Amino acid sequence: MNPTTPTPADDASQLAAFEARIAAGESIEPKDWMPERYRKQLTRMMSQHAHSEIVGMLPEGNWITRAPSLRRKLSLLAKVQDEAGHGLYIYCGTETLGVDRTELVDQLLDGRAKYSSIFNYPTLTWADIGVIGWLVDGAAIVNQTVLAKASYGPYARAMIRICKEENFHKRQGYEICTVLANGTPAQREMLQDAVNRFWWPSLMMFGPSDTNSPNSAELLKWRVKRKTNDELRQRFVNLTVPQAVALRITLPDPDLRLNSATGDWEFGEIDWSEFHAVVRGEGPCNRERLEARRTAHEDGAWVRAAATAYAAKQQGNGATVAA
Ligand code: BYC
Repeated sequence: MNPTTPTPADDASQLAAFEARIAAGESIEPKDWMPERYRKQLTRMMSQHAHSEIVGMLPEGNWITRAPSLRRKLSLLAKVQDEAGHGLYIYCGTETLGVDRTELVDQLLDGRAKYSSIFNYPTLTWADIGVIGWLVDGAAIVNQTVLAKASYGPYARAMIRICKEENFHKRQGYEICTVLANGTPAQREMLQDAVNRFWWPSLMMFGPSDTNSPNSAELLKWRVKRKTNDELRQRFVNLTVPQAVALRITLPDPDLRLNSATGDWEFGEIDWSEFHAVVRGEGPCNRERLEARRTAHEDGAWVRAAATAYAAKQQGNGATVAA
């Protein structure tokens, strides 16, 4: 037998050592041994996350030219640019697992890869930009603050930086909401309408309920996830209801009520058929989003070609100098 081929006994002992490291709270690094399932699960989750950041630029990017003031335009531009950066950190993190970014991008462009359902909804008014910052970035912070303690080092470290930036994003969104909430009746109405449209899709961002989440058990066991989808969704609702009260905005859920025994804001049933339809590609903007990404990719071909030629030239120069 080839001495480098792991035997079943080696695998079992390696797995036990790996799980002991995770139980001890150690961070797993790219060159460490890891089970193939761990690598696969992380590649799936991280690449979906990277795609979400990139596709997530589109609904807001749509409003850069229509922001109501120079200050709003600057902060929205900076936010959308940050999302591009987040996508790039996470693609880099995913590459540490041994997968090529080109392959990941191809999976997105040909429709094989998933990205967050939330970005398949349209941004119809300026209030949507405020509400996305408040609710969507707010949900992302709840989810990603926990991922900053994930067992895989490169992912956890990317999340620390991303969460710091997401906090600014949430504040710029909430500030837009406060201005609209204190504005004219038409502005308040526009804000309420945006909240009505984005509330339920924001709750769906946390994924299916725990009883219907095939990946959770494995991810929790290996401490990639530290909380379940439902636990994080509940935390988000508990944090957000008082913010809605402060805005004097109604959340579109007649079943929302405080359970004084648990301290949780209980909420109504999520429309899971809508969630699954959007994930299947049947949401209001799925086609438009993928089309925009494909066009951007084709339009950027010359940039990739130029960067590749430049890198080759630099290497050539290096070789000449070394010689
Ligand atoms: N949308 O077993 P489950 C951002 C899929 S970026 C679409 O619970 P898991 C932001 C799931 O992938 C937001 N698909 O999965 C950016 C799985 O499918 P596969 C993105 C969803 O992985 C710009 C299947 O359903 N954040 O915030 O245990 C501007 C079963 O689900 C969704 C991240 O990606 C969904 N909402 O848990 C502003 C965070 N939910 O792959 C903001 C990292 C589930 O088995 N990811 N699916 O075919 C995670 O935390 C977890 O992957 C999830 C899902 C909680 C999303």
